[in-house]
Amino acid sequence: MADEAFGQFMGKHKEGFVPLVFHEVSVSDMELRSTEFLEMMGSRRTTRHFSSRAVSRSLIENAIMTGSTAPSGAHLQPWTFVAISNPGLKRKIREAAEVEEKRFYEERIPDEWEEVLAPLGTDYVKEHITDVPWLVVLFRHTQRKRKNGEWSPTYYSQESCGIAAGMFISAIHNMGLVTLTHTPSPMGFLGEILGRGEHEKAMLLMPVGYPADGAEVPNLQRKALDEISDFIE
Ligand code: IYR
Repeated sequence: MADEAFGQFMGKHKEGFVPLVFHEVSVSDMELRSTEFLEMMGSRRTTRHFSSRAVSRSLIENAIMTGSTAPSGAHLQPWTFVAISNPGLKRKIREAAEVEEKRFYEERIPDEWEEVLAPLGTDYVKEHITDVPWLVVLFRHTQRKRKNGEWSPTYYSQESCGIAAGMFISAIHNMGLVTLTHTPSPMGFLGEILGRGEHEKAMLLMPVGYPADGAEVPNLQRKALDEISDFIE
């Protein structure tokens, strides 16, 4: 037996590696679990109407840790989730967001964008920022500091942070709360207000909480499988 194969047989692994923890699921359980998960995720909706009811910090911590299980380029985990419950800071963020959004809706929005946004009923007033118990801002790291102190690039940070955001959103839905992926544009004010470094770019502003009594959502349909996939067998 070759040394390497013998090492693995004896439970040793290549330096820096450990065995994959994998619990096989029966095919029938896979069917059931996949269907249940699809149903659970299918009931997720983005709402803009939030209650001010308190949410414990531990729930937000769990959602952030779930987001941070996302795969990332070179495992750099190029993200910071800034969670804000401070009312003064939320007010400041809302004021700054509304300045940008007012300009967007009144001056900058192109016709073709307005056409697809209209059914969502959005406008520049962003009550959710001050209504919610928690505002979570996802910052994407464009650079990282090497051990020698030099700044160097991160890799696939857009993809990595997009996946982390998706997992965060799934965690929030799974725990029974709601969120919204708000993208005030441009978002530079978030880095300034929150004192983030030059290497961090605000990517998403996610209010998290309970829905308000009587919260509404647009009557949207999701695309069918044949509209979003192509199987080649
Ligand atoms: N940033 C604005 C506009 C907006 C843009 C898209 I694309 C949306 O899906 C929703 C809104 C806002 O947050 O209102």
